[in-house]
Amino acid sequence: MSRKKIALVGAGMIGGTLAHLAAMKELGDIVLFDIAEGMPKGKALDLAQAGPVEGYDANLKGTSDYADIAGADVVIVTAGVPRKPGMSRDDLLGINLKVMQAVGAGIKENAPDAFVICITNPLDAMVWALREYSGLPHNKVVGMAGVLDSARFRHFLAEEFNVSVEDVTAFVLGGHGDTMVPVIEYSTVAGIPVPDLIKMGWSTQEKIDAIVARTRSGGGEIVQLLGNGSAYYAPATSAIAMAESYLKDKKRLLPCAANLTGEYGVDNLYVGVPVVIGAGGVERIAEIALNDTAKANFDVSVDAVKELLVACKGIDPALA
Ligand code: A3D
Repeated sequence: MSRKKIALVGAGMIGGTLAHLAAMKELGDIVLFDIAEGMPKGKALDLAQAGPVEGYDANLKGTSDYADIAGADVVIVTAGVPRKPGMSRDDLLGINLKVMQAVGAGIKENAPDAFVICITNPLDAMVWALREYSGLPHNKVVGMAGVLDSARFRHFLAEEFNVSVEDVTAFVLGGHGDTMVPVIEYSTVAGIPVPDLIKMGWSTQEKIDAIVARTRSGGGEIVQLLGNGSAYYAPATSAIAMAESYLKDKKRLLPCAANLTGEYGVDNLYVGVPVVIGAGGVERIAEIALNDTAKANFDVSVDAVKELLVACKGIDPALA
């Protein structure tokens, strides 16, 4: 059995971390692609030289030639620009849409059978545009945001309840922006829903509300602290969990930006929902019942994504 091939389009902060994680987990051979010359080759060489110490076998190649991603099983896209302090994710739209056009063409020509995970912001619009430009089937193109947003929520909840993060599950649905929807009814500690934990006196509604608000602005908090660029460790880990579920046919149920065709009352739009990822890509979309508040918040979030698509179509009429 030959090794799997993982192509990372964008070899910046997240791309480099993705390569490190993929190598450490021996998910396959790794290609780091970037328009910046030299840098992807330097990162690939550096990571290859960590191999003897860590004991991982993975070929690492840095490149600026799309031909090198040929035959990739998984492509993870981080190409584009990240936020600077004071910027919203939506401010990146104009620049990153053009990047998606180039990346989509590169994937279409060289890796049309790949499972593609988009991370570039504004996520829900960029994954939609990347799907349009690449022409790949909808079930083979997903966006990473929900796993990260849920991980942030889980971290804050674990801190609040003073329990292991391992036992905290949580769902953050909707678009990856300020309107994202952390759903507390489906968030649990070892199966005990958060509302029950509030009744048990483990926390208060006010504290959980504050955690929900902090989760929503979790990315911005890190942008402010870093002063330059945005989060990369947790985003990379989250995308690797999705890639692993595909490569190993694990069929994990993960919140991802997936194309909806009527689910949640939404048609032909990428938005964060729980999906099963296995060898068939997005194999199933879980349509969970939302209470009135969560549904209203979800709808607001969907409207925000729709606005971004209108902006994309305004920039590139070919998308209309
Ligand atoms: P950064 O370290 O700047 O890396 C981006 C890389 O993309 C750079 O090395 C660029 O040279 C490269 N690039 C630019 N244009 C192209 C192109 N046309 N083809 C190939 N490569 C290109 O950024 P980063 O790694 O920190 O972040 C990457 C993206 O992820 C940004 O858009 C962030 O906003 C986004 N991001 C998303 C999340 C989500 O949860 C969705 C979280 C964190 C960051």
